[in-house]
Amino acid sequence: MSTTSTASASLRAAIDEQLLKTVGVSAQDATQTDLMKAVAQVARAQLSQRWVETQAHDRSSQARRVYYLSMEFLIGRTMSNALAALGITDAAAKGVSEHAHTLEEVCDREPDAALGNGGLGRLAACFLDSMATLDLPSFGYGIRYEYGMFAQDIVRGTQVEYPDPWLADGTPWEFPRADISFPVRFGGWVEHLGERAVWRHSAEVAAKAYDMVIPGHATDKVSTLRLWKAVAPAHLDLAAFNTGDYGRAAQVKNEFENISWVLYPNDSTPAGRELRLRQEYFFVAASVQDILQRHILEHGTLANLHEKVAMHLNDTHPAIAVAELMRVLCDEHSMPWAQAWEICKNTFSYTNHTLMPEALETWPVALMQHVLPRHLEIIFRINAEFLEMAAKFRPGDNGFLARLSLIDEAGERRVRMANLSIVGSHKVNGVSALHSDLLVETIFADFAALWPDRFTNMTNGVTPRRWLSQANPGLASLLDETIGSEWRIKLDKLKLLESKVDDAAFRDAFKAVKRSNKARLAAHIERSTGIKVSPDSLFDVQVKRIHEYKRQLLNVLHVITRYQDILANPNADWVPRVTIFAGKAASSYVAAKSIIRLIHDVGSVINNDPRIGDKLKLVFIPNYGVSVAEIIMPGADLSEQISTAGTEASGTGNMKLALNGALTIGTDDGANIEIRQNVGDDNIFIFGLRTPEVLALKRGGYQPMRHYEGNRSLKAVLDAISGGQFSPEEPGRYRPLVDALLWGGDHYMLLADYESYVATQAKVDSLYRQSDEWAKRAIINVANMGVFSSDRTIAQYAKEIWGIPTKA
Ligand code: B1H
Repeated sequence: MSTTSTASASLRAAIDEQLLKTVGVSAQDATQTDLMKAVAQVARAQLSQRWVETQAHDRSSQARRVYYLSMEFLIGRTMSNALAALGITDAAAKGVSEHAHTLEEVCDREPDAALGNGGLGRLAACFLDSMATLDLPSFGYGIRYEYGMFAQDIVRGTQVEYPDPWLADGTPWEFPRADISFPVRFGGWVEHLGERAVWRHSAEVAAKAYDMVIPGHATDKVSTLRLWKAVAPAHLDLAAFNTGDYGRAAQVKNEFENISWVLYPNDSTPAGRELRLRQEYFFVAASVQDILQRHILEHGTLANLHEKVAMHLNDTHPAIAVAELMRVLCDEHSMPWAQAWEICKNTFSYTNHTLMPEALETWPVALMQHVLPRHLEIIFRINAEFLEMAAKFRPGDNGFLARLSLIDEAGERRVRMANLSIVGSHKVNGVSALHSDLLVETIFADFAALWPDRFTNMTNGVTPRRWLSQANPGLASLLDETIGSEWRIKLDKLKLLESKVDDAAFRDAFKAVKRSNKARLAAHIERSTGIKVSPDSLFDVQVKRIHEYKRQLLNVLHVITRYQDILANPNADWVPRVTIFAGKAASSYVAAKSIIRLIHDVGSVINNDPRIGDKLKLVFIPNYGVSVAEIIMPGADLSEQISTAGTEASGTGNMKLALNGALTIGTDDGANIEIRQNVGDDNIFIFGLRTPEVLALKRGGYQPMRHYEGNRSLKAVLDAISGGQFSPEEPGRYRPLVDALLWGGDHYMLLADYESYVATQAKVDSLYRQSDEWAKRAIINVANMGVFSSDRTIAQYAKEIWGIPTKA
């Protein structure tokens, strides 16, 4: 027997053994889900071996580690990634084929770990993959939500949310650490005994550790995502149970354990609820205790903490860590304040992910006083010393000080978490070149005046393992044949494809891959919506959270324009197109939900109009998430990245789509700009106002009505929507959406960009008609995406912010 067939024979035996021992079924009776669990156990065993070795290595080398603190990790499924990292994908496929199943079917049985909202959470998951792959000594820290991002169903065109009990049947990928538990305290008051502050808390909950394995690729390194679960203290249980009042006992238990129950589903706008503040402090307090305990074990002192520990704040959600570290160092370890503050600043770094003012987190002082009284005192002291320093920089400028202050004094006093993060960190970064520039020019301009060197840029990236190798096996094997397989860990190798652009045989192979990915996507569309679409159409894709600034509505305006134009010129040479949307709306976001409904209403009219046929289809794929994205990205021809210039911090879907050979139609916003710079102006469709023009128009008094009056097709589209053409049973249904454009100021300037958007869509059609030209440009896009690997991003963070050497 060859070595590979011995490997697959032994893997098959291991799967059968796990079916029997862990799952408890005979090999003959095993369902797909049983097989999924058994294969996962086999992979888990191999990963834990590597894992303990990684831990031992990092411990003995006394490595400096990075701790990535994030409220969200949008992991998706683990199985395919784990098998690929272990190099046992083929063996596992053979193993399950004995049971008459495909590996794909088996992997599909795993629920997504959807512990995040969107881009920010998925970025954290890509970063974990890259940190492990680069052998970076690292931990992710977050919350083990019992319920992740809600599941979306569409009922008569409207979004309905269902809970996501992803842990209901357990997950094979976590390791409960029964022995790792830390107390987290809340409430009460503070006593000052001379120099010493003592926090007399009024409540305490236990944080229990659950570890998820994060395998690296082309390395034996496995890193850790440690998630905390809230558990009511045992004595509390006992007391209530002893009195026999079980109802009360359950209620008290819930009051503690609800902390880790559910992810807040608000992408980009903070929830501002007390439970959210408790969540933030809960996971930060547990993580800081764990980190300090490990540090003391390895180094015996906290005086060198900043030399061995880098803690990264993924947005302001974990920003309370700044006050918590100060509290622990000063109150619990009696470190002098000044020394603790130096350590603190050198330990923390902070990433900002959005410029939108309404998205900046602030907490009412009164609420913080109630939940975290000692932390509030610490924040006041940090603020007093900071403002004293700042006052010397610009004496007498009270406006400057008021803007810098950690406390917003206008109206109800509030703690500004971004300001706390900046003051408590040695580095602050944005997530694309434009976003980082705008940070220092706008919302953080005063801080940048004070500390210009603190601000920097780290353009986002995505992991090529999941977003190319795993999601697009067809393209991956074409790449392997053409340029070798190293691109998986050195994505710059894609550049070698440029020499293949004029190779007709390669182009045909490339087109064939796209075509089969579109057939797979079409099958998913039919399964999930009942709508049949032709893979010969142009697949035009906008997938992301539904948000006004992302302008899905502008896309709909174009679809309706096209519909009306087709009706007016039925015999013109139309490029058949399928416009595809997917994405969730925050449950309380009325306008976003109305946009979802409009997409469905417009879709029913167009898709059922016999005059249209395959010339135009409009579909909305329900329940967008990581696993659905893995089907959509490879099947897209056109990537819609059409946010108002200056509003999308970076975007990462734009990178995933281009990496899979879609051409971008987009504004000069976020990372689109860097995609343009890398692929070249001729290989991307950029339209619309640029950021300075947006700002100038806002200042000069923008008049959306002028565009309505001045553009006949725009007028016809808006009239059709507001006149009830797509909602005849309720003609006024979309009046509020249209009124917000015409009378409400059109905050995101859809009407200003409409004409250039529609004209650019016509250019898209012309290019698509020349299928060879289109393929050339798609190949050039893929070839130039190397820089958007999250390996590049993480290597840059490690070098410039965390001060940790990597092998990259
Ligand atoms: C991004 C968020 C976000 N920016 C608050 N901000 C949240 C803010 O639950 N909350 O309170 C949740 C998420 N998410 C996104 O981050 C940006 O909009 C994208 O442009 C960017 O690509 C992504 C990753 O940097």
